[in-house]
Amino acid sequence: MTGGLHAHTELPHTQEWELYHNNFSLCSKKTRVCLLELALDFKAHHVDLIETGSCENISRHYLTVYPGALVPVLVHHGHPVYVSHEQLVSAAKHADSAAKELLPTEPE
Ligand SMILES: N[C@@H](CCC(=O)N[C@@H](CS)C(=O)NCC(=O)O)C(=O)O
Repeated sequence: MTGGLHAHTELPHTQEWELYHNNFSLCSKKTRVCLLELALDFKAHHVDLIETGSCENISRHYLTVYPGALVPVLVHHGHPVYVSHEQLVSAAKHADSAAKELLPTEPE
């Protein structure tokens, strides 16, 4: 699966922003911190990985969220954004102008 917004994929959702994440995953933490810094409210869905033995990330349900079976997945209005770095960029684009200062203007 390619990173970034998958605008043609529709997932069930009840909030503008929803995040499928795991407490021990550093990539998930990166996106959680970003959403909090940008003051974007989100609904969290915890996904167990191997640490509990349940491996929810390879469940039939989760594979509909992300066939790549990884966390985090950020969902905006039902459309998934894959890969944490792409999620930061996507979230920053929707934040208010003060929060946008978190996003560098120069790539380097
Ligand atoms: N490049 C991806 C990496 C995602 C990734 O590797 N996630 C790990 C947790 S940090 C995962 O879901 N692992 C599940 C597994 O290996 O079973 C990103 O930044 O989102």
